[in-house]
Amino acid sequence: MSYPAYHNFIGGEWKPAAEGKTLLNLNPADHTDVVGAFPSSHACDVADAVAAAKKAYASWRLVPPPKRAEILRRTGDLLVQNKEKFARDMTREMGKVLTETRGDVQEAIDEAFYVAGEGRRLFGLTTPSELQNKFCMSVRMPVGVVGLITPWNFPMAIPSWKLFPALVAGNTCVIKPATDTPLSVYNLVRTLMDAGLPPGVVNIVAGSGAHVGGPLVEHPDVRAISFTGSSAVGAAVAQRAAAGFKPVSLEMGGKNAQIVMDDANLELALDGALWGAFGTTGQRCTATSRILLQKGIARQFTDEFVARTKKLKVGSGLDTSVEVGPQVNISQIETSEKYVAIALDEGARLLCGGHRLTEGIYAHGTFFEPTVLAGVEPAMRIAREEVFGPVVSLIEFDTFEQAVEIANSIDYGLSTALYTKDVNRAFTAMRDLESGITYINAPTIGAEVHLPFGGVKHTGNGHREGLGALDFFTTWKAVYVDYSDKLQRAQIDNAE
Ligand code: UN1
Repeated sequence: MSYPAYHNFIGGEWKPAAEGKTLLNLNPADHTDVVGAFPSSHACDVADAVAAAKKAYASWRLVPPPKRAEILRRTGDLLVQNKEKFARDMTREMGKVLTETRGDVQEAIDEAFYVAGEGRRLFGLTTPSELQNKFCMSVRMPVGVVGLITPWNFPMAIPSWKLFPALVAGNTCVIKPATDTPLSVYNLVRTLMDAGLPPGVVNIVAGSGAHVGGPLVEHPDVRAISFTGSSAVGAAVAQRAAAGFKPVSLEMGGKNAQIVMDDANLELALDGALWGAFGTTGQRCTATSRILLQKGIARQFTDEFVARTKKLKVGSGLDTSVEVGPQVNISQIETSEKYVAIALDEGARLLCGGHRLTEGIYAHGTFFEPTVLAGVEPAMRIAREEVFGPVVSLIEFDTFEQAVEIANSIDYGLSTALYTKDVNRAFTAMRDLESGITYINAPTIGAEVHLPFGGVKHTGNGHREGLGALDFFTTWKAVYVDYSDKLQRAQIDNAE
């Protein structure tokens, strides 16, 4: 079987990994379909890429931001033109259904146009001085070379959330794509180059977390790291970066709750829960993994939810009648299996699903049945730990206060949703739910690029993508201009 071989992208040139090793990128719906061979790089490739980014930084930082932004605007235009092709490539390497991979490319398009506007803002602040004839301003400066480590579940959207703000601010980048989905990062970076990005401003080094991610985090010329992935890996990234006093933006796990009150529009809550739990095969950090049901509607909701779940069509994301694609790889399937076993052991009841699919059209892929667990108690592991697959837990409660307490009782805090018609409760939830994102009468997934994206507790370390990304990719500089033509000591140095 023949398949294309891809190289690293360093200083505007395609270069194989120094050790010549590769990793195969497989279609999760059919492992006999090899998308391509990608470099399995090491520290020396990272060093090469960082050197190229450092060299390019000398001139990129001086390009006026509105000019940098023009490249992003053209990138958005080119993504629009190539949307279908890039979506198909993405479904082939990642598995999610075509409507969703079109959405993933669309998210990169939205990000391109949103951030392009920043080229003419990048606002700083001016403020009066305590002295006469002195002018004070605060300006945003680029950070330098930044390292970006991106996940497989949004293979183009999440890289765009990091690359575009980093670039408009004048940084140069080394990106390590997820080993399961490098092609979408290649498509994105090629598009940036076609739009006129100078060589060396963005460099790709493909390979594993251990051999590429680690050296990137520790390289002394890398000034900041932006990471999206699991909390376990995020903790290691933060610890390793701390030795070099490097700012790190971490966007990690979730265990997102949808709360359904007795007074909710039940149809709406069912639609939201089904989409939130099984969209992207449950592999979003914003996925609904706990559905909290008030006792008055719990029975009816459960019956209807299970009936709808059983009807979901699982299969290849390239088949347009399919609603739920494969999981990205075998290790994700094993995690889903493991958590179903843990849940049953803890006393939960399996209402549907619970198994990998292996026969017929599923024989060569990594498919898992959409799974609903009931009788789940807030203290169980299945109610607290992230699964990142099509597995959702139903938890019952009596009062609104109890629901908020259960929703908040976990270590994560990314997204929450409340379905109710009671405006007082809606506002109370907006205030009291401990999460970076709260939806009222809408599912836990579906964030828009121009709002802050990120979470509290173990979900993140305080940074935000979308609105807030520029705060991470710039550093404030205070500038004082004295036009008095004499030495003016600051007030503190003139104290009587
Ligand atoms: C993620 O789950 O990793 O909010 C990102 C959403 C998408 C992004 C999800 N816009 O569902």
